[in-house]
Parts: sequence; structure tokens; C-alpha cells
Amino acid sequence: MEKGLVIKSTGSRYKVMYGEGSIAECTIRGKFRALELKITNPVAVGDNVLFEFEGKGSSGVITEVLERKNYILRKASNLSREAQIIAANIDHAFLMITLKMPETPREFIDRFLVTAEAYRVPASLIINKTDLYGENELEKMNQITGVYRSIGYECITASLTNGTGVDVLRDKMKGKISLLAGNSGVGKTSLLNIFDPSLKLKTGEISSYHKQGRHITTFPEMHRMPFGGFVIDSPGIRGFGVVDMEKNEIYHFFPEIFRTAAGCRFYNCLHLDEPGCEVRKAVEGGQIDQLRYRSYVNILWDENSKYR
Ligand SMILES: Nc1nc2c(ncn2[C@@H]2O[C@H](COP(=O)(O)OP(=O)(O)OP(=O)(O)O)[C@@H](O)[C@H]2O)c(=O)[nH]1
Ligand SMILES: [Mg+2]
Ligand SMILES: [Zn+2]
Repeated sequence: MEKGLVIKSTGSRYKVMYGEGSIAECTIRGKFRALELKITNPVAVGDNVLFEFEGKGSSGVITEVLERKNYILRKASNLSREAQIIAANIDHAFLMITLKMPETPREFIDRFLVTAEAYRVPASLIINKTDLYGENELEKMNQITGVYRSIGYECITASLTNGTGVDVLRDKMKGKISLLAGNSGVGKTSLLNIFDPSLKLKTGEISSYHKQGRHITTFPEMHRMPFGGFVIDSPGIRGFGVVDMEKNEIYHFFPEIFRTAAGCRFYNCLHLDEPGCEVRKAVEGGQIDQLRYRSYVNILWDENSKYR
């Protein structure tokens, strides 16, 4: 019996790192106790597992997944009730976004942050491709960093083309297990290639990212960094999610709404149109960002419609 760390999962096969960095190619056998219902993959990148060698060489069978401290889920769609674990046991999640080529939708940012809050994964934003920004995008960038910093999320601006922000990011990821998430084409894999040029990971052609984005990275994979620690590169994802979130706890995962909600008249206020709602007041007064509030309402609406 060996203890190892899952660094790649491609559906039915798993790469497990053990010892001083040896790799075993593993499969799973038997039934795994489902840690949570509606999760489609029993073993995920970042899982600590027990496995047994089988035959000769470096193949093995995973027999147990050890308890997870946290994880981030993806959903097939916002309305889906099934989810897949992208990565588990994350020290810090970084959502990489861009304001141009492609433009990350604002609600996408909030859905990611809600997921991170719900599973207690500390999260930050990386705003990449600043070299491409004109006046318009720079203004948007300042607005976005203003909103998210005031909530408490760190925002790091970067350009991988001219090297801005790379040292800051290296420093933040040193010695930790970090998840690098974000929509397709923002530059996640490019950052890993800068951190470790020997990885030579496949990145996308800038011309192929028009609106939808073509996914270059297809499976999450954990890479050991030369400066210590691991970074998980993940495929561009459409939807993040929380499984079975209670309607009246969604706002708990919007820290600024949660703080403000303490002043609402009704303890069960959903901050829609209840009288004496401090959240609505703060949205109208500009203390809570309107788009953040809209994301909240949309997520609430999705959770509601699932049960109809
Ligand atoms: N101009 C500019 N281009 C960048 C920057 N960072 C990355 N790119 C380019 O953006 C394209 C997409 O980069 P990838 O690293 O493949 O993006 P990804 O986020 O890994 O995409 P998926 O694997 O599909 O999720 C590549 O052509 C990169 O060269 C940047 O800071 N500025
Ligand atoms: Mg990639
Ligand atoms: Zn309220």
C-alpha cells in the first residue's frame, strides 16, 4: 500500500505521484464511497489516495481516496444538477480573466467566486493580457479591480507577453497547491510555460479565440513547480457551481452582501423586494456593485428553477 497524490485524471486513468516524485499509472477498482451525491468523478486531481502496485512496472490500482479539505466543481451548465470535481485540496485558487481576446463575462467571475467561497478555497483574480488594453479596457479593468478589491479579493494585473506580474504570481504560488482556472484562451497554460519552460505545454493560437474559444487544455493537470509547490492547469470552463445550495444561503457566498444583510429587517430576507432590505438599499446607493447583485439574483433564479 502506497500513499500518493493524483496529478492527472483522464476519466478512467490516473497519474499518481508518490515517494520522491515517482509516477504510477493507476486505475480504480471497486466502489468508492461517494463523498457527495451528484459528483460524477470519484477521483480528482489533488486527491490524496492509497494505491497498490499491480503486476510489474509502475501501474497500480487506487483503493481509497483520503478525506478532502476542499474542492472546486464544474457543472455541465448553470442548471445542471450533476457536477465534476476539477481539483481537490487547493491552498489557493486563481481565476485568470481577460478584458479582451476573449472578454471574460462578469457573471462568470462571480459564479467562480461563489464556488470558491462555498468550499472555503481562498481565491484571487489575475487580470491578464493588459498589453492588449486600450483606454476602454483599462477603464473597465480599474472598475473591476476596484469592485473586487473592496470586497476583499486580491487582484493581480499581468501581461504574459511582456512579463508584467509574473514575479508577483510566482511569489504567491510558491510552496502551495494552486488552482489556475478561467475561461478558454485567457493564458493559463502560457503562465505555466513561463514558470517552467521545460513543460512545453500546448497553448492556443490567439486567432482561434473568437468569442466561444476553443479549448486547448482538455484535462486538469497538476505540475510541480521549480520554485516549490504545485500549480493545477485546468481547461477553460463554462460553468462553475455548487451542488444543492440552499436558496437562502447563496448570499452567504457574496461577502459584501452577507455583511450588509445583517441589517435587513427579516432574518430570512432574500434581498429581492422585501421591505427593510439593506442590501437593496446598498445596491441603489452604489455601495454594492450592481453587476455583483445581478449575478446574485441570477444564481438564485437558477437554483430556484432546478426544483420546479
Ligand atoms: N497578447 C497577449 N497574449 C497572451 C497573453 N497571455 C497569453 N496569451 C496568448 O493567449 C493565447 C491562449 O493562451 P493559453 O495559455 O493557451 O490559454 P488557456 O487559458 O490555457 O486556454 P485553454 O487551455 O483553452 O483553457 C495564446 O496564443 C497565448 O500566447 C498576454 O498576456 N498577452
Ligand atoms: Mg490551457
Ligand atoms: Zn435583504
